[in-house]
Amino acid sequence: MLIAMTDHSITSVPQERRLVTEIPGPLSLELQARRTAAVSSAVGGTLAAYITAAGGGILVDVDGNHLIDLGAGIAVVNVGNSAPRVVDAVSEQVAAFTHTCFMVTPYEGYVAVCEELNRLTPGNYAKKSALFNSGAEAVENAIKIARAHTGRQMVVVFEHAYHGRTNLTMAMTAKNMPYKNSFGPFAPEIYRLPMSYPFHDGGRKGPEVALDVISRIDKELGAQNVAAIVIEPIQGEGGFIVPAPGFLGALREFATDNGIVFVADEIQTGFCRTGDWFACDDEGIVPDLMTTAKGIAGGLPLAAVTGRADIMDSAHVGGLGGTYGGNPLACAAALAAIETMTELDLTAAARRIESIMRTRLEAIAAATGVIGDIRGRGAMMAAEIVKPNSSTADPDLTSRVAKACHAQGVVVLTAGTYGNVIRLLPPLVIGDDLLNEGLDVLEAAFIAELAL
Ligand code: PLZ
Repeated sequence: MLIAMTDHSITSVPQERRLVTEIPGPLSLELQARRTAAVSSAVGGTLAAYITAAGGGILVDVDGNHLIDLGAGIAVVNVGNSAPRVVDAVSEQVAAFTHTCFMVTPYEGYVAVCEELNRLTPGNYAKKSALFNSGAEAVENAIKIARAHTGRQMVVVFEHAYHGRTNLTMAMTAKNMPYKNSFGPFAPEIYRLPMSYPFHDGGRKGPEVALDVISRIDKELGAQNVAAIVIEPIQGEGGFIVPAPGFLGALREFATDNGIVFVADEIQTGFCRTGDWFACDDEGIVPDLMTTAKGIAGGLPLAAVTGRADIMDSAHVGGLGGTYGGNPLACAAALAAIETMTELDLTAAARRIESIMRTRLEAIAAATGVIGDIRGRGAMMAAEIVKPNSSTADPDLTSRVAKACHAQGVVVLTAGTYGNVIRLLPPLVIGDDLLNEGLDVLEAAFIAELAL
């Protein structure tokens, strides 16, 4: 039976938290033992509750526990798990054909996804897209395209950035542990410059920090050698760092003036997550290229590079591709996910979620004195956790609070260079009551861990 959850979505999974065992329960622990024996220990893990079903804001585990999902598989299931339209579209596609390789014999779904991306992304110029499997692969391809277009090699990235785990994107990612340690040598010609981080740079104005970056590019690199500036408009893994207003715009302008390709990495921020289709929309930033993935296809693996047609066409014919990029199942899912986002007005949902999360986080901050900064946009909000009334990171308390939430059946994620950020990324179809219940658990976890 289908249960109408809110006006926004339909799922057969009851939308309530229900704990019937400890978490993880006995059946999850059995699976965890098999995992320990069979899966490389290098693959990380957050919460060993093994999932059998999910929908709306709920994950159901093998022991029958119903967990509240405030992570959305790291900002992927924006439309919810097994969103009805996605299920229908993928089922139809899997019965029709599963794979041809778009480079061998093409199909409409790939073209239609590119049309949608060209339509939805910012910029009134002629656009084209190319499809890939993962965010990291999209970022790699954006660099290939920018280098082919400019004939230059240098790539500018930022402190706290995350762009992936492949060789090139490891070099672009800022944080050593766990992403890079012992995995070098890294790709050359990647240059890391300061990020506007209002909580830690004394609230310096965006254009002022951008001037530092620009001066470093001029003095240390030479703008004429730079192929691309790559930036997350709100940093994801870095801890939802929102640059001060004007930072992105000043860099965008500098890139234009110097023939540098400005690449917005919207892999975590895209597809209604921040209350707009893309985070760039908030300040009216128009990138030359945008990388997308995660939320694009309701949980199926798909990623894209979209941007100015002349730039997208600058690599030689055959220069871009891959066996599975734009797989027919992922394309069917993406078209259905985009329809769902439009039909359910998920940008508005993200804004409503922001107002709930912001109010609740502010109350926790006032009650505890250990939340130094509340930031983010839309359904992408974070709390930076500090020693009482200071700006000194408290990663230990952060991980204890996250674990306490997990034990109570609420999936929250941590982030940040200093490991002291709790980030909230619910599916955009979560109901208000469920979201509030998740935040009740978060609040109680703070109070218990601080023994207030
Ligand atoms: N760019 C902005 O957020 C992926 C990483 C999870 P892939 N972030 C989640 C982990 O620990 O591996 C991400 C991102 C931004 C690029 C990527 C990379 O996307 O699909 O994981 O390759």
